[in-house]
Amino acid sequence: MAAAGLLSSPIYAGRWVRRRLSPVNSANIEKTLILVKPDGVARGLTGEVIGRIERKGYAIVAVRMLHADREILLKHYAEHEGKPFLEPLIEFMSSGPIVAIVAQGNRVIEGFRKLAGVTDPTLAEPGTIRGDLARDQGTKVIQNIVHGSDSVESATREIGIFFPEL
Ligand code: DAT
Ligand code: MG
Repeated sequence: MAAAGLLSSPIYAGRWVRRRLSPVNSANIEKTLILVKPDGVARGLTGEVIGRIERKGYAIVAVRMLHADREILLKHYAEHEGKPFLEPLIEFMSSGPIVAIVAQGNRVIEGFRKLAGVTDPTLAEPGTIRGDLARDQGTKVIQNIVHGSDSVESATREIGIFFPEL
C-alpha cells in the first residue's frame, strides 16, 4: 500500500489516535491516599472534601479517623526530612484528629491533586478545595485542609502507612 493509502486506512488511523491519546484515554485505575488535615476536620469540612471526591466521580474505598502520632507522620512525610517546615508540619498534623481516605479511579492521583489545588492556599485557584476553603494563616507551616499522594509510588507507600490491611 502506498504511504498515503496507509495513512488514510482506518486501522492505521485508529492506532495513531490511540497512541496519541495515551495515557490520557487508556485505562489507568489508581488508588490515592487523601488526608483531611486537622484544620479541615476541626472546621467540619470532612464531608465537603468527601463530597467533592465523590461528585468528581471517584470511589471512596476506605476511610479512617485517627489522631496521628509523630512516628506515623515522620514515615508519611519522609520526603521532607531536613526541610525547615518539617517540625511545624508534624506538630500541626498531630494537633488533632485527621481523616485518612483511599479514593480510586482512573488517574485519581493527578485528578485529586487538581481538585485540591496548589500547596499555598492564597495561590490555589478558586474552585479547588484549598482555593475555596483555606487561606494563609500566617503560621510557620502552611495549613491547607488536605493531603493527596503525588505519584503511584507515594500512593502505594502512604496507603500502606495508614491502611496496612489493604
Ligand atoms: P503538597 O501537600 O501540596 O503535596 P508538599 O508535599 O510540598 O505539598 O508539602 C507538604 C505540606 O507541608 C504542605 O501541604 C504544606 C507544608 N509546606 C510545604 N511547603 C511549605 C513551606 N515552604 N512553608 C511552610 N509549610 C510548607
Ligand atoms: Mg506532597
